[in-house]
Amino acid sequence: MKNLWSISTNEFAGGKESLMRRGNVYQIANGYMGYRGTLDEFGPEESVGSTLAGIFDRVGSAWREPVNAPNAGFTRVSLDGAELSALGRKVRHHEQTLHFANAVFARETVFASRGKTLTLKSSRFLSAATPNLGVVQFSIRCDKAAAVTIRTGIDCNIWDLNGPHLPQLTAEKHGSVLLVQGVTNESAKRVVVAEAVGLDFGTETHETQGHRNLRAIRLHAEAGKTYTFHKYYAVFTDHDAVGTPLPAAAIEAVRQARALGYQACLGKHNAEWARKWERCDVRIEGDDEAQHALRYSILQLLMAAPVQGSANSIPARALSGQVYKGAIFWDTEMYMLPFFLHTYPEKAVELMRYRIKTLDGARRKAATEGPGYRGAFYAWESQETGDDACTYFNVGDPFTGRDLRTHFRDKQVHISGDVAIAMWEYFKLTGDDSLLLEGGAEVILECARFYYSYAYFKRDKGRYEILDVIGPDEYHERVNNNAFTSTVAKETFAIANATVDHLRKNHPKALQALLRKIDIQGELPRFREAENLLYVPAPDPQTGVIEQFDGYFQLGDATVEELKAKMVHPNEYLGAGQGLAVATKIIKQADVVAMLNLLRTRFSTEIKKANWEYYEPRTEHGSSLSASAYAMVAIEFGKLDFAYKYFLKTAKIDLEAKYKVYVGNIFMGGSHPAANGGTWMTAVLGFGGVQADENRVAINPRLCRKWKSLQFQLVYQGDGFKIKITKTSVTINPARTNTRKHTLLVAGSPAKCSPGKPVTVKYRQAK
Ligand code: IFM
Repeated sequence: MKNLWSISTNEFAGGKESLMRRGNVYQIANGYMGYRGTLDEFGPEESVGSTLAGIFDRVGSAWREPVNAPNAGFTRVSLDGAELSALGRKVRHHEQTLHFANAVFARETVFASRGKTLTLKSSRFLSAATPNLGVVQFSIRCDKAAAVTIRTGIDCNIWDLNGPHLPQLTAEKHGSVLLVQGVTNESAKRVVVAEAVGLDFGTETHETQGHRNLRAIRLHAEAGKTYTFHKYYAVFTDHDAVGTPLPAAAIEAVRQARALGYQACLGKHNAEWARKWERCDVRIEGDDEAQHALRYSILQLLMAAPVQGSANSIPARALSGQVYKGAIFWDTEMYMLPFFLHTYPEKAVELMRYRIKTLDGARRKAATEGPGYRGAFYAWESQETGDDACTYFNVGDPFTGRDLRTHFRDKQVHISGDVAIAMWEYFKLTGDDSLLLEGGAEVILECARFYYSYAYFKRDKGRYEILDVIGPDEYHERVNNNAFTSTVAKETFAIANATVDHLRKNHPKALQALLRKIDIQGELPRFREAENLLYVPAPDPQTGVIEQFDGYFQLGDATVEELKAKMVHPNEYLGAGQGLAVATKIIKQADVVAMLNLLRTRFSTEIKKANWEYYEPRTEHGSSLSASAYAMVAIEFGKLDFAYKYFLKTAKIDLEAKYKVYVGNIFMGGSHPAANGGTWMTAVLGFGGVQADENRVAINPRLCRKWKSLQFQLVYQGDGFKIKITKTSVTINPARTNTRKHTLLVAGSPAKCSPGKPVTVKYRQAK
């Protein structure tokens, strides 16, 4: 049986594609930084990346991207003078494993050279207890006596897509600690890396050649004896609020870790991970394949989740490198947030605080992006300030090498509504309004203000319309009355009004202060009017299908296969003005269906079915976000086998590496946290049928055929529940520490749940 708590491979082949894929799949991260799944001896050619969360830089006119730190995970071994690498010809055996339980990456490689073998083992983790800290255990064993040199330390040869971001690194040694310091190119942010080892063999010399700050440890290895040492490294940047100078903080951190020792550091790390899994694991009985892929997805979300208090968010490629500019998209609010909201609200807070932190950037974008826009127009590709990293020519044309004009930045206005909806969801599901008071209400009102400035009032129709936009289907640009966009705009007005009502009732002084601060009192009646009068395309009375945007039904008919058959270049982009999809009904990803999933309770099953059946054959699923939205809606009308197929497709996207690596000629390979979020969403909210709002949690299970049971945890309004769903019953185990009784609705029947008292409800699964 498959090990359901790890992934392993014996593959050690080089080649850009394999290295890139393994680097993504086997990455580790702790919210503060990531470390790609590369090997100790690798360098920039093998895409080693120690990507830092929330710190960005720009070189010249190239794309701004996150900064990769100097590589303190570096260790290279030579046996009788011959350097060893898993990519070299001396490899006899190699195995690498990512352990899900504690996000530890381990490898074992056996090398043979001139009649001797050397077994190298290492394991690394980025501490979940001390975010600045990375720890490596490294050992070698030779079958015959041999001269071994281990070079370990900090490699200043950094892999960058658009660097160098730390152009002048300085390398020093402070006592036994190696130190590398640099300053980013654009805004002179300091990045400091310190490294120390715990080692009791060999003789050590300091080496700085090859742009590396290393110690060379020379030893005469005895036959059969294992030599083990530990590496502790710390990364600090100007974003760390430490009272001491950064070098001192970094040196102190590694000294402390070394004094604590490897086992103790690992113990603290493991304890944190045990706590994470205790609340976030989902168990599927009867389907190991789904269990494994789902757990891998949850691991990815937990590793990428921002550090407490950082007000960082999760980029569309997590911390797997600099791809996609390390930018935060709507992916986070719409696809990842549900997992955190339902299981780990402390992390959801950070994701939302990030949007509060970047509100000024959104205001700047509104003020500069279009005629008379006001309020908050969030960045399509957001970095640390909230200014938009998305360019006007964001896709490269593989035919001409020129950049194509895309309107993602200036017309994909649904982003502001996605943020406002997420902010309100946080309030509804946690019952905690402190985030609203901390700036969340301001975000919501500024988003409503933006939509009011964007909307047109059509006098002859007596309604507002949202015109000239791009919906989630990015192949059709500058369209009018896009169902998804208009819906989120209308929701934003409703949420703004509800926010004002809530604050008026519960925090009247805070409301007055906010209204004064952003001078918005006079605009509030407009939001009420817009909530009522904003036009949103409705289902066709005959077919039930909602037109994606004005004129969509008039576009040409084609199948995805026909379109693909016409492609002249494998990476050609199907949208942007002249792309093959533009004149057709082929869409990139779920758009109307994404809207039906977002507002799950607003539409009947018949409408969902009609739209799903209409749009699915017309969807390319060219984005990793698409399949889970279709799976979610398919579950609602009982198309469970199909939903399962799309669930697995989403869950295994990184494991199987079945995704597009280029948009036009722009490389965008990396991991897919939105798909990881979509996987959890489909398992728990979809097959598990969980639907929570401000009033209650409802559970309408629709387990797929293979699943005998599904078990997961929920946090709702501060209280916890363990849920077990079988084909015939739902057992709810409310935590003993719950503060009150809750009534959950199981397949329509009320289940009264007192703290610590399990309740089982029998049900019949809906057809
Ligand atoms: O946000 C998505 C977008 O919807 C489609 N292209 C990729 C982006 C990042 O995942």
